[in-house]
Amino acid sequence: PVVEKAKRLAAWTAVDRHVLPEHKVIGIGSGSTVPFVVERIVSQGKAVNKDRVFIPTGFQSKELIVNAKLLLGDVDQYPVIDVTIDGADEVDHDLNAIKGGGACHLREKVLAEAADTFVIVADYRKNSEVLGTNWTQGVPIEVAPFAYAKVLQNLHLIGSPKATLRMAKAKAGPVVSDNGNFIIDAPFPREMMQDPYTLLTRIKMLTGVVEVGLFCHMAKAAYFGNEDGSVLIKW
Ligand code: DER
Repeated sequence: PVVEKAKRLAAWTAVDRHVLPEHKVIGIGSGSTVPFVVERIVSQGKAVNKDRVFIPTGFQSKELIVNAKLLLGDVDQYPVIDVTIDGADEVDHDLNAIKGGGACHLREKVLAEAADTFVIVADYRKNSEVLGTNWTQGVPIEVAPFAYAKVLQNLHLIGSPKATLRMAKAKAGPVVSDNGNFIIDAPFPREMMQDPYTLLTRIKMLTGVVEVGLFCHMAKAAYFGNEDGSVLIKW
């Protein structure tokens, strides 16, 4: 399908550009686009990959690395990462991103921050001018289970009356992250999404919030695969 080809295109282009032989510590993101990132890295060959270590951003990411027979590392062993490549739910004109659709944004943000170069790969559906245009389910927020009701109440007060706890589909009860926390999805009005950094700081200050799925001024570039087989690069 067209979207899958677009994901692959974005992933391969980004890997070819940013994962070079001198890059030895690589952060691998989460979601449905990063498998194409791993696929392209594997295609670079055993000789270059035997000297590399790959840091996961969660269980799915770890399984991708292990199944590809790449060397697995941990961010506490490798606090400085050469390049992290990850997906996103939406990216605005300033390279700010909504992440957390896959409930992995805490570890994703740690590895994005730890990387010299953080690059986003996505299909054309994620490319917007303003966050919240296409991704309408809200800003993903990882919260301590103990505090989720209080965080919900405070989100309602600061501008997201429709904020909700993310419920699981294949399990009774809420989604639980790889860190044992809950996720709240908080939609905000367009004018608040036009200043994602201010919004990020306001949400982050709410007691009980562990991490916010707004990645502001972090990505060096974003690669979007288009329906027509072209790639758009924002940087
Ligand atoms: O949760 C995330 O931020 C993931 O990176 C994910 O949302 C990326 O989306 P994808 O499955 O379309 O790559």
